[in-house]
Amino acid sequence: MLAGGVGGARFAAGLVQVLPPEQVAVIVNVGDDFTHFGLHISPDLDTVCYTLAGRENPDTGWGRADETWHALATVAELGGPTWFRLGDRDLGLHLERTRRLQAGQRLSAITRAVCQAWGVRAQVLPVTDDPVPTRVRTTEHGWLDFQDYFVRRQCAPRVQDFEFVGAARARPAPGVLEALAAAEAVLIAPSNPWVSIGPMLAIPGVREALASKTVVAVSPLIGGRAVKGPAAKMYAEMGIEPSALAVARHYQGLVHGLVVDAADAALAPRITAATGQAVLVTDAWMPTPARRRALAQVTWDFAQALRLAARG
Ligand code: FO1
Repeated sequence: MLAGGVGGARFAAGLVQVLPPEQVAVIVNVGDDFTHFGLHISPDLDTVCYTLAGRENPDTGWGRADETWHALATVAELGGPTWFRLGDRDLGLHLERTRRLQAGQRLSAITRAVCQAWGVRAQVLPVTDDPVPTRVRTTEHGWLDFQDYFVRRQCAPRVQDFEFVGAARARPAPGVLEALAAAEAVLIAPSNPWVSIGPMLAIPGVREALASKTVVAVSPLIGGRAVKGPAAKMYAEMGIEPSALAVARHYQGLVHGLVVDAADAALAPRITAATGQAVLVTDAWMPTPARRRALAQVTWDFAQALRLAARG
């Protein structure tokens, strides 16, 4: 499956309840990665790892459960930047990852070691080991680094464009193309199509690897609104009415099926007419582990049915 942050992590947590975790590969966006206090932060990767390890903060979706904030309080006392909230437990991962990166290890190898230490049995793969920082062009401030736009400015500026710096020269991380080639089906989590899935598809070889696969996406928009994050606002600012139909058009030519919430059932015929995608209507909101599992189950079954139908 392809995953961004919170939506991707929660869907992955459902999928590992449906399939043997060892048979699940979670390919994760690294366009949100940045350097802060000299430390390498990989928000989406960490959200996926924390969630699969049962260590995530259930309120925010990102960061650690049972977090304390002593280090950040010291930064605040000294007048340093506190707009990006790094908790004490979270900092430990950033310290150790940065140490290993500086010693020459790859992000994918470090992620494997982290998952092994925490008993995560699914394969969690950064889509690339190369830096591919997302930038957002805004009406008010021109080009902004992603976390400056997302966290510091709380997604308030109007977006006009996105750039995935270095993506055209980036190589898929070891294991990514192998996992896609071996996959029975590829599921795209209910993540932001612009800034979570988009950066991954921009890396040469990833989109191509999906071409021969049965691909099913889950719409991150329910009733025209994002469950979390700025996806709906981004569609509107890019001049597109936010809806499950907009998501279907976004993924046209890439996915064979789209899973939408019951709130969007009326859009199903229009989605199929406009894009040729099969549509599955279900309860696509995942507030609890049981609902994550249920969504993953119906999405997987839908992909299997489409795969078997395509084989004839
Ligand atoms: N998101 C916020 O909205 N505010 C924060 O202070 C914040 C801190 C943070 C620390 C570590 C981490 O791994 C993620 C963090 N996030 C925070 C989430 C992060 O910005 C993600 O990039 C977005 O949620 C998009 O996936």
